[in-house]
Amino acid sequence: LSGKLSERKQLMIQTFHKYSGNEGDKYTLSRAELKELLTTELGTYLGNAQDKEAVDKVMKDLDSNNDGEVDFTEFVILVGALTVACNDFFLEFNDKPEKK
Ligand SMILES: [Ca+2]
Ligand SMILES: [Ca+2]
Repeated sequence: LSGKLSERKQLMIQTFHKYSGNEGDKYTLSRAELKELLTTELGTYLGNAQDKEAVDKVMKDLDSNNDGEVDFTEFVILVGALTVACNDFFLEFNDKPEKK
């Protein structure tokens, strides 16, 4: 079980960095990067993430230090909340084939 958890953690880090490196600070998600992460990775779970207000709300909820960017610590809170809300999230996420 601990092996699984560590895989999930790896996956979270990979996902975060896939988007956080797109613009500005490599280690934080801007609003645009967060939106892309939400719509691409979590579109089915957050059906209305394309809605600008929904992204703003998630951003505001996550950005606990109000610097306008979501860092990894803040991102972990989102993932934790989603894991509680939706148990199958990571199972499905893990099964997603790599497309590279
Ligand atoms: Ca960034
Ligand atoms: Ca922040």
